[in-house]
Amino acid sequence: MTLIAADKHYCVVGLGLTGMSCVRYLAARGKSFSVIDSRINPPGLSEMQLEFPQIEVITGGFNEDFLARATTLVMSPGVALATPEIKRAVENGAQVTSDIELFLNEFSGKVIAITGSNAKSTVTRWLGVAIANGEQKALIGGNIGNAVLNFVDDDFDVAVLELSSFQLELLPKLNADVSCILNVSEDHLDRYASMAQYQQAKQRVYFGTKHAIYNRADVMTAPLVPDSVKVSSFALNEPDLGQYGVREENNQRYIVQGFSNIIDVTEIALPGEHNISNAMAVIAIADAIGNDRNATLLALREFTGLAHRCEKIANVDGVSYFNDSKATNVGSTLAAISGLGLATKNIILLLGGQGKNQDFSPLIEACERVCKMVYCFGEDAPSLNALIVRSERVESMDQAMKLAKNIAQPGDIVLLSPACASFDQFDNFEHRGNAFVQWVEANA
Ligand code: UMA
Ligand code: ADP
Repeated sequence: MTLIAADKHYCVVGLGLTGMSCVRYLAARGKSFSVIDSRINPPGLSEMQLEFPQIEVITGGFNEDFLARATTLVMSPGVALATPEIKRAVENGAQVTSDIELFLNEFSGKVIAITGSNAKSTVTRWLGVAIANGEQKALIGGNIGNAVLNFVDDDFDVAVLELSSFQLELLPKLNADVSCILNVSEDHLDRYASMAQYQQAKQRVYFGTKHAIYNRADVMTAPLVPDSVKVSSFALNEPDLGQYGVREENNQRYIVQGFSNIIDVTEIALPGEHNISNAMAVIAIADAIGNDRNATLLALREFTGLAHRCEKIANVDGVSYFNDSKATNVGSTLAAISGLGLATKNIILLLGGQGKNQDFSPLIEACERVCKMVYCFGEDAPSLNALIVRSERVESMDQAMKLAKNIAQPGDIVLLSPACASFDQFDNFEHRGNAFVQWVEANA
């Protein structure tokens, strides 16, 4: 644990959402600190200079003399510890901390930590609804877009933290009350040397936890924890006693815990098998903190999901349009096409962007099975086009949409589920998703 001591000088590394929350926190606590960002004009710069004109800030590179003045680096998740200048500063004795660690040092409520390659935001937000329906007050923060230090002075019973592998890397021991890895599939291989290294970062969510919850169908989520730690699991198959799973009775499928039925799966508002799995994670975590079961059930029935996640936005002349712009890796695109696709090959898929060194080959069979046509756009379009049989390479998403509209017949689905990051042609996944929605509104 890194304690805030009077003689320390902090350097906030990165001036995005996290960096700005750290600046405000350190300033409010009267600490000595400076700020560095390798970008020339980082997002928080003008805001910071206006609010804290006296704080020294250096941009456009990681100046090593500047870093050397710090006793503690407050790292942003977007900056890897392997960055040569950061690595050297740490070798020369600088301590490392993060917004999450500083928050946890002061937070006295229950801590729920959720990670995974996909479904983090859906499960975190869904759980938030379940808790809000009950009697506890929850902070929903972390990778979901709410930098937690902005809420450090507020009162909460529970903190539900969505944590990325980047944030987990910065936490020596999380010591959460409940920790969960939802799934692990290829992602961020532009930052990790191997899948093993990526999985190890995810496993850090279990360090020091009291209750580990994992996905039985995904061996990479299984916790390596001492026997004293309570372990629960969920998966779409029948469970052992006390565990969460799915059982069929009289042609109805139920989410169950051991032998007890919890809910008929058709009552869950969110469609798709992957969301049944997500619903079980919500139930298991909510149960672990003693949330009222009826409050959880209400959330399962009423939560209709987040924007840009397999979101049906229109049906025009019998053609449905789905925005799944948040599908930024192969695992999430597979979930979308197996959830929506029919054997009649009714999906026209829009795929592409920055592939982050992923192996795209799992898409070959799935696209062959359910896609009428695949249009590949953006930076990694050539490799996707070379792999997928019924595919065509185009420059932009707009072009892909025009072609998709031309071939779509009633009963077909035009699906943006790109399996890639958006940064080559868009600001972020929201920008890409909004562009898709606007095109449909104007042209479909
Ligand atoms: N960067 C630099 N130089 C710097 C600092 C950052 O080039 O000195 C770059 C990073 O490499 C990255 C970008 O700037 O490409 C943003 O990095 P950041 O650490 O400044 O990001 P923040 O604005 O602080 O937002 C971060 C999370 N971003 C990342 O981890 C990249 C946000 O998750 C999170 O919501 C926010 O903290 C609050 O906790 C976003 C994300 O994309 C949604 N996360 C990745 C994902 O979900 O796949 C991990
Ligand atoms: P994250 O925060 O981990 O990126 P989101 O909830 O934002 O997760 O969803 C990201 C993408 O993953 C969306 O395309 C969504 O439809 C898909 N997804 C949701 N649940 C699952 C799951 N259990 N397995 C695979 N993909 C999923």
